[in-house]
Amino acid sequence: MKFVSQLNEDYIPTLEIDKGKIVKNPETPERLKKVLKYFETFHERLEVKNYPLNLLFHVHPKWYVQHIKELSEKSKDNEYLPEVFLKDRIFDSGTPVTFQTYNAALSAVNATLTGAEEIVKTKENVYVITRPPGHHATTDFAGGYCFFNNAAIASTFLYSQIKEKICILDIDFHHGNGTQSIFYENPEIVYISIHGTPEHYFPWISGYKDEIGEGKGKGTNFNFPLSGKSSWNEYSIAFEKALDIITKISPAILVVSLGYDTHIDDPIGDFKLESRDFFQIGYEIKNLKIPTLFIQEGGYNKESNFEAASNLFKNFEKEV
Ligand code: OKS
Ligand code: ZN
Repeated sequence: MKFVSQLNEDYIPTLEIDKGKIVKNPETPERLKKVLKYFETFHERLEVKNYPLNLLFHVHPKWYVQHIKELSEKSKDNEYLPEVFLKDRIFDSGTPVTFQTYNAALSAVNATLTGAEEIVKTKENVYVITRPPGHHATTDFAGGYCFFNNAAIASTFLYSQIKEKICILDIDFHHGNGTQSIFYENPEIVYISIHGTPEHYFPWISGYKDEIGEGKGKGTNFNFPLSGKSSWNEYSIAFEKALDIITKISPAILVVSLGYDTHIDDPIGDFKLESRDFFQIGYEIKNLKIPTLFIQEGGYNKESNFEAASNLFKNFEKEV
């Protein structure tokens, strides 16, 4: 399979408020360097192309995109952590803005669209190794280190090209509230997520089982909230159910919102998945036999990210 990378090394947020305290922001380029190095050794790289902003506007309104640009420009001398959430359209205190935020978020979108265009053309699997992540960004709110929703923009583009069902499987530790909300009334782009229960984990406000979609999209949104500390025993049950849903829907393309923060050694996520469990994840996604676009979301321990990625893709790519 091929990969695209855009780590935006000049975009380094430092601030975050967690439980009332200023802590170090973990969403840095460092976290993905070893994963990228591994991919560079064995895989063909696609050069990132630039796409018209129009593709972004299909998900985020123009004023919101402009607003993120202006917040970035305002942060030239000082990293900015908003206090008044409604005014600044950032819904949590873990998401500061730096002078590089807008360019980085836009570059991540371009990297993701590069992967999406490739999969439309070749039906071959692609992994987009990029940051900032996207799955918490709604049409007009940033949060959870996310500004533009890479997976949603890619899925919207994919649907516009092939006009067949798309499934998004979100296996980051956190619920992708942004992606869910963007497609909540859309039956063509189905969202399925396995995550730490919002009773105890970010993003707190969504990710419950009874959120099943609305209007025409009713019955096309699937949440599997799990208790923290879940290990493969509990996780695999939800994972099988998610795969069954995908098999039934039989989408033309599968988009995986891929977070490694489900690994036991991740400092933020609370699940107890071991490195070896990612072999199983790779094997089972491969067995769906659906062209798959993997898009990077969370994962904050450089070493466990590498182990999770290398194991997952080793089995995903294994010849049968
Ligand atoms: C606020 C907590 C922010 C946690 C953000 C989680 C980001 C993530 N202090 N999403 O998938 O990994
Ligand atoms: Zn996460």
